Amino acid sequence: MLEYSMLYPRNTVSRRAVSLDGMWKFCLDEKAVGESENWQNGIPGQEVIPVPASFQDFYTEKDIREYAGDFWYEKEVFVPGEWEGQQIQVRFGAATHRAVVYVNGIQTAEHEGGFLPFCADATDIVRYNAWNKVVVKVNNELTVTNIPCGQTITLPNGKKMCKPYFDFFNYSGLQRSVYLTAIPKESVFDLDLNYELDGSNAKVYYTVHTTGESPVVVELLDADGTKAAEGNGKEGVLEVADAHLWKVRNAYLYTLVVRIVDDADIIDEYTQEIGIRTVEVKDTSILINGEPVYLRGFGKHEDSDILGRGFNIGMMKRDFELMKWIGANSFRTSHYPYSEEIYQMADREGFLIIDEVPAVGLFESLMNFMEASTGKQTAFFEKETTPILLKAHLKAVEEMITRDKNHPCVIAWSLLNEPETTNDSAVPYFKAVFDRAHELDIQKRPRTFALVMNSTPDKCKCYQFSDIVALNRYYGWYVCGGNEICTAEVMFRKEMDGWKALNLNKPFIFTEYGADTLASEHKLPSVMWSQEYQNEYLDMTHEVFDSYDFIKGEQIWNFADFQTTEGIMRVNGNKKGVFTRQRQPKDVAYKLKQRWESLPLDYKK
Ligand code: BDP
Repeated sequence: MLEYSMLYPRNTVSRRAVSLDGMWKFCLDEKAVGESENWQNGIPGQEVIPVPASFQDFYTEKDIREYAGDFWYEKEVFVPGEWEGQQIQVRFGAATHRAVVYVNGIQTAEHEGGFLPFCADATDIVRYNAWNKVVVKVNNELTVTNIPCGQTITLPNGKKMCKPYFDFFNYSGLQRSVYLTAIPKESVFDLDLNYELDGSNAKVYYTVHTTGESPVVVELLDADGTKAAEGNGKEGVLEVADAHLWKVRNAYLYTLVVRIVDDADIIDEYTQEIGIRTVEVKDTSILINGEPVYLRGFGKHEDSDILGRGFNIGMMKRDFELMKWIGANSFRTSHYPYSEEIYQMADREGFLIIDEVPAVGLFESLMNFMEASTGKQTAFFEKETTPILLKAHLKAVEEMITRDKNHPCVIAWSLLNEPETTNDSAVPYFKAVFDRAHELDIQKRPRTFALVMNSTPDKCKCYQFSDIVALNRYYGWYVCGGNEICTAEVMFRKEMDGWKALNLNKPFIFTEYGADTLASEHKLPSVMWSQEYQNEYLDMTHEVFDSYDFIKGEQIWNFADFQTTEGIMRVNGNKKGVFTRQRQPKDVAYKLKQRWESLPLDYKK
């Protein structure tokens, strides 16, 4: 059980959630002197910066963009007098990668892991009907004992620098919304939901976890606000007659109202939008409400100009509109759990999400995308520090599943991206992570991880843990690109024949395939990096997908161009986007639209 509730902050009859988004004071702490100089009581200077946002892309100095180390935020927060007697918390949607929170100079929370929420309890510290000072020390250094993995080096000029083992820019800061919340001391802490369909009716199994012993009542309201079912007690079953199911790209949301009561008085009330649907893997099929589904969509990033990885509500809206336009039905939250608002939107729009924990870079490499395909072995899971990494990984799995389990859009858990799997020492590590996910999710959603190029049927020691086998493959890009694409196809089919021969009786999906393409480049006949080549690459790859019945989904890499570390492999970022970073289509978008709009939802059923 986590120390704090992961429920999304909401206003209800008993709860208050006040947004602290806006300008915060900000400063870097290059010499790491913050604590010794008492910055917890107030940070130096007058610099201000927006929250939520990554700090990196606002400034014109390269030293700031590339900064690695501690940096501090500060905000004055008014706590209303009428909140006295309640539990007062500051809730961070994310602080990348680790944070220490001080309220009025007193340390109230410490959190490691940059893509999941945490709460700083300030109940015994705040002054009521008065201004209070919230100070946060954030650190963005990369290590091999926390996810995502990487190194932090010191340059000859004395400055620190992050060297990610992964292919996205190490954006950091308070990248998601911050809330000040007041909730009753006796309150709803967590909810577990599960569904069973029975003809046109449905059963909603619920468990409410509270912090006290008072009785619980629940109500299920349909989309018009009419009561569809009710229940009594912390655990029960709601019988829903003629249930409206949550379907792929045709969502229906009910609202679950949970109340802790004392006779006629409401002690606490929490509301949650839910969708009635089941998820199951049967033989080689992925079933939603018992019906086979073929996934078409993307691996994405939270990434945009200026805000970096900061939650960008306008970009979110545009991305969903583009995904609808192109005929997608799903995406993977590569390579970290996204902002909660994105799942709320997917719930509403009926998109399927493969929810990924930030376990990326679990392979010692400074050019992950290249070295991983060379067959290099790094014995990543044999380090002395592996137990520390595993602990952080398991905690992130717990936080992610606790946060996201009640979203109907979440249909699978991705527990690692491109880890080293060719070594026996990976096996116990994988077992611990996969077992924990199974234990935490009462819906027992399928678990998966994305297999890197060298995790082939003959070499991978870990694919057996996956309920859905997910491949990241770049035949025709990193392997035999350009005029050698016919060789790439032969190699690709050979690998797929190898998987077929194993007869795993599981669904396979592609969680990555793609080719870097500059929106400025056209060339007839094609060359690599031109828009023409991206089209040819897709034609070949899709033909291979269409030849194997057990392939049940395709999520192209990437939805949009995104920022990475600079280097000879990247032209101001990764350009495998179907859309540019500004969310305009490359030529290939029209090809995908044509294909995805013509594929039936139950393709290869
Ligand atoms: C894979 C990674 C992804 C990279 C991609 C690429 O999972 O993060 O961005 O390939 O090389 O290695 O484009």
